Amino acid sequence: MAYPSLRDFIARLEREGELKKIGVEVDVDLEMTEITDRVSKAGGPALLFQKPRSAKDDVSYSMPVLINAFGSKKRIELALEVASLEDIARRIEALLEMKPPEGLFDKLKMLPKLAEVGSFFPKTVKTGPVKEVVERENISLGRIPIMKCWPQDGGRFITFPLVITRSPKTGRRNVGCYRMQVFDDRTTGMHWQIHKGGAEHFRWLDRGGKTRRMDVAVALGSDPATMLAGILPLPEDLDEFLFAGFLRQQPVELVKCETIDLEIPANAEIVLEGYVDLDDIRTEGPFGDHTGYYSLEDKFPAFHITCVTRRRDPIYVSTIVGAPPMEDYWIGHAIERIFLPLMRKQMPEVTDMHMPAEGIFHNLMIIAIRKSYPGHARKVMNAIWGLPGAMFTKCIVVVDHDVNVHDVGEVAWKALNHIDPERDIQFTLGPVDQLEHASRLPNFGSKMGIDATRKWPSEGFIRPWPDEIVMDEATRKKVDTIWKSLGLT
Ligand SMILES: Cc1cc2nc3c(=O)[nH]c(=O)nc-3n(C[C@H](O)[C@H](O)[C@H](O)COP(=O)(O)O)c2cc1C
Ligand SMILES: [Mn+2]
Repeated sequence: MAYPSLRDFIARLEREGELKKIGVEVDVDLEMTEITDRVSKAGGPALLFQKPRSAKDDVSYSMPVLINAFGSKKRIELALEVASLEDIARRIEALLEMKPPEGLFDKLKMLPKLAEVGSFFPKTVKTGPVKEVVERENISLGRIPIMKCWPQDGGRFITFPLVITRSPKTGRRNVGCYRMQVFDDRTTGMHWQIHKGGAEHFRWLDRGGKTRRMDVAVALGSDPATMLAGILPLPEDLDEFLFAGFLRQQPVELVKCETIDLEIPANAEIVLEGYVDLDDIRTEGPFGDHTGYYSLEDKFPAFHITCVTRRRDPIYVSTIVGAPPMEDYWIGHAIERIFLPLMRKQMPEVTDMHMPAEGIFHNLMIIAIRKSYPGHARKVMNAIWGLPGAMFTKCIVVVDHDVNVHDVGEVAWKALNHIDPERDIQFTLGPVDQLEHASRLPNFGSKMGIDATRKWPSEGFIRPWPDEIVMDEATRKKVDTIWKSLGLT
């Protein structure tokens, strides 16, 4: 049974000893970050700040702040209600294996799976807890305990929103998590980066030429699978709410907005309804970002709020990003595990992959392959540079399948042994992440692939390749038997 709402997830975290409630007053400006950062770095629990405060504005907020809710392997597994992320990978694999049925028997066999998929589609319902309070007048973001995360941040930022838009071109929905800088009581920034779904919808508004405005709904806090679905780098035409239904094995229930033509999760804590306008582009940032550095000021659309709907006693969900590891590392780890089967569908030669925390997702991907033909490692690099999300990878290290990609020490040792740098490094040019600060231009730069596989004669390597040193089994067994008598441990 999927979590009906965020609070059921919070209750579960508490039962599992994964939540700490903080009853003392904590300031939303910087203080909350310093506390959460220390807890993140120590592998600590989710935090529920019950008395958020702002000394600057002299406000004590009535809403608590939930943070670090997804900040460990265990909490991600609890969020997705699985014993291991591999369970989801296996369910995806089973889905992908569905072939068109050939005979009647095959068709019958497929029915349960098809029914399963069909039952994940989002369901529109009449109303839900998110409509307990509807505010059309006196809207104020000042009542929400929105954090200023880091000293040089341009202001306060909503860091964990689910931003819902509909394509002016196709009518398809997109859901993405894009931070929102508070400009005033009813206006924020909308930081959808150039490559993301929301930005693409905004571009079609311009190309369409019919209207200058696009409706946007923002859900703050919902059941955990739905929140995570907004972050997954799904193909453009795959509805995030459908994928959320697949993850929680129960459809997401949606309700219609009050002032705009969009649907939002019925179980959300708070929803901001509003619009963006082609003629209102503002300076956004700086913001202490995923990379551990500030992303600098840039131009993004302003989001105008026309209505707020919410629960009577909403909980505000926030997150902080910064030097790794943070909560976002664990979300990235979930993405890595969930998407491996999809990657393997296109590239069966991939046996495993890993994105270490220090690589901030985009900077380093280690990928193991079962090599079958000359140049195979480079084929894999090029394929990865063509995938959604993974296209940004600044450095790809390809190793043979017998290397444990999760052991960065082993990868460094073997890869550094196996490369002739001039021969084995492949540079390419292409789109880079908008947060990338070292590239020659914003959004455009170079990437590097390292072919750290064993080199073959068919690749022009004609010297003998040495074996890895391994002690023989008989000697190991012998030493096992005398080990205790040696008095060494
Ligand atoms: C905590 C957090 C904050 C994020 N902030 C942003 C952001 O401000 N802008 C952005 O474009 N992507 C941001 N992302 C990444 C997107 O949510 C992610 O790329 C997502 O897949 C985008 O969905 P889309 O492909 O439907 O646009 C953030 C991710 C996380 C985990
Ligand atoms: Mn999308």
